[in-house]
Amino acid sequence: MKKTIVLFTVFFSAVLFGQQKDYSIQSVPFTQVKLTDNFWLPRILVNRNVTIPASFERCESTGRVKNFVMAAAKSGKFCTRYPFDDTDIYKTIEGASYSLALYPDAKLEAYIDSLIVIIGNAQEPDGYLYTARTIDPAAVHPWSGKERWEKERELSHELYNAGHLYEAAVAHFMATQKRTLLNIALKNADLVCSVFGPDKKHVAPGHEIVEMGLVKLYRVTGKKEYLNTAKFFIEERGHFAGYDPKSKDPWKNGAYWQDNIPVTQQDEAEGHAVRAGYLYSAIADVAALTGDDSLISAIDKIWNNVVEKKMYVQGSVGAVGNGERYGNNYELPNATAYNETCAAIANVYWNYRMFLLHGDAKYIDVLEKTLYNGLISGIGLDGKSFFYTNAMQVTGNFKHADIEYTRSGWFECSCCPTNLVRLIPSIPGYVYAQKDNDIFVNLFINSTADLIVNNHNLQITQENNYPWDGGLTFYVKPKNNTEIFNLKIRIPGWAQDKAIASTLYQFTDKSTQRAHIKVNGQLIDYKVENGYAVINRTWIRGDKVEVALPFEVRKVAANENLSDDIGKIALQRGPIIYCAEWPDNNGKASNLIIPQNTQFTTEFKPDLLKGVTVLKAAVPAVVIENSNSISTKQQTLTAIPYYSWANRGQGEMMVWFPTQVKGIELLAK
Ligand code: FUB
Ligand code: ZN
Repeated sequence: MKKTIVLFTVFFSAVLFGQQKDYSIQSVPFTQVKLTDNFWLPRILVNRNVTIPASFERCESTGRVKNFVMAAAKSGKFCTRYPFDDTDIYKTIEGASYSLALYPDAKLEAYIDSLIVIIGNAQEPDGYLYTARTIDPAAVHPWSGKERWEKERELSHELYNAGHLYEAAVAHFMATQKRTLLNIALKNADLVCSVFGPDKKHVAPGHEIVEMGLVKLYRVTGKKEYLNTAKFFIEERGHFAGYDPKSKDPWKNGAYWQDNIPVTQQDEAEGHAVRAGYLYSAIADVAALTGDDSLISAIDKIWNNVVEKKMYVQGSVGAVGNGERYGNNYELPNATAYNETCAAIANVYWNYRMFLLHGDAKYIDVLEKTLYNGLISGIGLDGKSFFYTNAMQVTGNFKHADIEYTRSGWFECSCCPTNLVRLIPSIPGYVYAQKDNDIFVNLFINSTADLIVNNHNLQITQENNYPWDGGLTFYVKPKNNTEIFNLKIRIPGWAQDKAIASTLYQFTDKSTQRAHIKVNGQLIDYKVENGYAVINRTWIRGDKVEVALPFEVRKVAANENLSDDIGKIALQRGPIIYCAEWPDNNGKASNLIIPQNTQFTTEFKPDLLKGVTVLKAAVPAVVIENSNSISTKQQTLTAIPYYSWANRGQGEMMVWFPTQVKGIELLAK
C-alpha cells in the first residue's frame, strides 16, 4: 500500500520528472484522507457496493463489453447506440480502481483484469482502439467516418474514447501498480501523438477530454510528447475554416465544440457544457505545466462569465437542452433547465484546477455548491438510479421532452452514471491541499489525513456534522510534537454573507454574523486571505481548532436579469440548497409562497432520505377551487435538500418560490 501512496503523489506532481512548472498548490491525494464521515462515507460505500457492480453489469448486459469482444474477433455488428459507448467501461474501471485504492478487493481486481484482457484484444496492432470501427471497418457507425479520424472534429469521438481510456489506465496503474491497461493506453497515445501535431494532421478534438488524459499520461511517464500533444489540441481550437462565423447556430459557427475562436480569445462559456468543462480543465492543466499565462487569462475570464451569468443557484451548468449547452448570458430558465450531471462533474474538475492555479477559496465555494447540490442530485439514494438532466422545477401540468422527472437505472447514452462512478470515490482528494507549509482545508469532511509538512509527518483529524451544522473541529497532530505552518481554513462565501462570488445571487437579508474560531478553547482573531482564515503558530501535538460557521436559513434572490426568478426566492442553509417536494407538502409544491419575512425552523430527520435536515415554516399556499375562485390558506412548508428530491416517486418539486401572490405562475390546479 505504501508504494500506492507514493504513486498517487506522483500523479499530482510533474516536478519529480524534472519538469519545473506545475500547479504551485498540490492536492493531498485521496488515498491519504481516510473518511469517517456520515455524509460522504456512505456514498463512497454505496458506490463501491452498488454503483460499481451495477455499472459493470450494465456494461455487460447492454452489449458494451460485447463490442470489444467483437472488435477482437473482427466480426459481428457494433451492438450499442453510440461510438462512445466504449467509455462507459473505461469510466467504470477508473472509478473501480479508485475504489480498489481505498478498499482492496481481490475479486473486483480480477474482474477488471479480465476486462483489460478483452480491451487489449480489441486494440489494433498499431494502438488504435475504437470498437465502432474495428468490428467491421466496412460498416462503420454513421458518426465515425469511413477513414480513421475523418469525423473526429464532428462526432466520431475517437479521441474522446482515447481520453477516457487514458484516465482509466492511470487510475488502474496507480491503484494496482499493474501496467496492463496503462500499456494499452500508452500504445494508443503514441499512435495519437504520431498522427496529430503541428507538422501532422490538424484537428480540434470533437469532444474534449483527450487533453486531460494526455496530461495524466505525461504525469505518470514524464514523456513530454503527451503534454505537447495536449497543448497542440488546445491550440487547434478556433482555426477551422469550414464554419460560418456569421451564423448564430452553435453547430454551424463552431461554438458547440468551443471551436469558433482560439481559446486564448475566448471569454464566454459556450457550447456543449461537458465538452467545455473538460476543455477548461485541460487548459488549466496545460497552463500550469507550461506556464502559459495567456491560457490562464482566458479561463479566468470564462470562469467570471459562468459565475456572473451562467450558473444555476444549485451549482448546475448547461441550461439548454438543444445542444446540451450553455445558454446566452442570464439564460437560466427553470422549466426547461437541462443541467446534465456530467456537466456538474466537469465543473468540479475545472473549479478544483482553478483553485490549484490561484489558491482562492472562491473556486472551492463553487465546487462545493455544485458537489453538494446539482451534482449528487444526479444519483439516487439507492446508488443505482440516476438523473441525466437535473430539473429546477416540476409542476403538475408541465412536460418537456428533454427533461427527466424520474430517475433511471441506465440510459441509452449513459455517460452520467459512469461518470459518477469515477467522481464519488475521488472526493477525499478534494479535502486538503498544500503549498510548502501552507495547508489548505477546503472541504469539511470527517476524516483523518496524513500530510507531510517541513518534511515531517502531520495528521489532521476533522470532526463535524457537516453539511447539517456549522461546528467544525480539527485536531492537529505533528509527529514531531511541534511544527510551524499555516493552517488555512476555508471560510465559505456563504458564511461571509455572499451567496456566490458575483452579483448573480445574493442573500435577501443581510447577516453580520461571522465565523468564530477558537484554538485550544481560546477565541482568536484571524485574518481572511483569499477566502481562508489563516492560523499561523507553532502547532503542538493535540492542538484543537474549533470553527463555528454561521448556519442560519438564508433566502436567496437572483439577479434581476434572470427573468424566471424575478419576485422569487430560493432557500439555502450552509452549502445546501433546498427545494420543496410533493410528498412533504400535501402532494404539491407549485402552489407555495414564501413571503420575505418567513421564519424557518430546522430539524434533522434521521429516517428521512437517509438523514437530512429539513426546513419548516408556516406559509400561504394557493388554492384554486374553480376557475373563478382563488385563495390562499396557511400550511406548513417542508423543504428538503435539493440533492435528495425524486427518491420517493414522481411529483412536483420547486426550487424558486414566489414571495407574493402576484408573483405566482398559476401552474397549480
Ligand atoms: O458525447 C459524449 C457524451 O454524451 C457527452 O459528454 C454527453 O453530453 C452526451 O452527449
Ligand atoms: Zn452525462
